[in-house]
Amino acid sequence: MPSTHIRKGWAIPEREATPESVYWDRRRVLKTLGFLGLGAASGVLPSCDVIATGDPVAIGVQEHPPAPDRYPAPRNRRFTLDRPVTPERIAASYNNFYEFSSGKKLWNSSARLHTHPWQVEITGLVAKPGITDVDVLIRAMPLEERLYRFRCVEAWAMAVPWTGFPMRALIERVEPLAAARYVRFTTFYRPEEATRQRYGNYPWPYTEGLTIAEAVNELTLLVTGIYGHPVPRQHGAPLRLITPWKYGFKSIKSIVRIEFTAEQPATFWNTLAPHEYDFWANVNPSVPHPRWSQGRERMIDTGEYRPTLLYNGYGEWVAQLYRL
Ligand SMILES: Nc1nc2c(c(=O)[nH]1)N[C@H]1C(S)=C(S)[C@@H](COP(=O)(O)O)O[C@H]1N2
Ligand SMILES: [Mo]
Repeated sequence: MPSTHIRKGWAIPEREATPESVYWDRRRVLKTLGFLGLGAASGVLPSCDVIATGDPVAIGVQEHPPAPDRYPAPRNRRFTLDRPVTPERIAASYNNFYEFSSGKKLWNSSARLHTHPWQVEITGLVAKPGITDVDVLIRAMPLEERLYRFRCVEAWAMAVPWTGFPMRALIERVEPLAAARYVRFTTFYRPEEATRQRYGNYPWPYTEGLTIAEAVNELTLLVTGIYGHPVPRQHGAPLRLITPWKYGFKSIKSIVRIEFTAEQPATFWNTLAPHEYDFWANVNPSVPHPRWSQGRERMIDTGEYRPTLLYNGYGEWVAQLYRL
């Protein structure tokens, strides 16, 4: 049903107040949120939760997606594909999201995730930190659509239209300090919703990291949508990262915190298996995974095998970052 209840960016519900967030002086947060140039969050919230229909696309739809009226966003035609776009139904029912499952069919279990309300914290070595509602954040950013190749380290691949904003646009607003050299991203920690977070052996919550140079690269996208609408939960609602020249595990889903650091941050997969997953994770067909070749990849829709491209074909944008 339509809701008239508009949350302010600084309004952190009591139950979500962590020891960290209680340090936030309300006036300071209000002031620092000036980085987004905000007024109140605006926009008509869409109708009730989607009922499970058995349709993997529909079932993953967010409860109250942020900024729904901003879709479809204009396509940035600089990014073209050498392969067909993967059908939405297939991309939406073949996912990795270890918080919910170690298998691929998790669109059903990921529907337990509550994505509204959702705050994102900007913290660490940054001139303008803050906590903001994701709706406010998205409305302050320039949304666009891009067709990108996507390559998982497990050697499956797809090509999808993401909607989002360049990470660079956010970084320019929040002004990292000179000492900041890395960005650390953190996913939610909610064992009541994400069953696999109840069990040990994994370094929950999922974290990832980039250098600042990688984060401001033109390719680096903070994703809010896919196939012309808000991103469903199995794809990482309401906000996830996409770095198309890196293996898919760098593309952290359902982000709650973005922190600027001086040191290279520990990451989920690198902590679990450092000999298999390095911090950089750049797609490279000539560096095999210890347990399989990275020379080719399998398209998840057709089953076709294609040769894997260095930097997943994005060397024009990123090769200069890694020259010695
Ligand atoms: N929080 C979180 N983010 C994550 C993962 C995860 O398990 N948890 N899996 C990663 C991996 S291994 C891949 S390949 C991509 C898959 O994205 P997709 O399901 O939208 O295709 O998400 C990445 N982001
Ligand atoms: Mo992956």
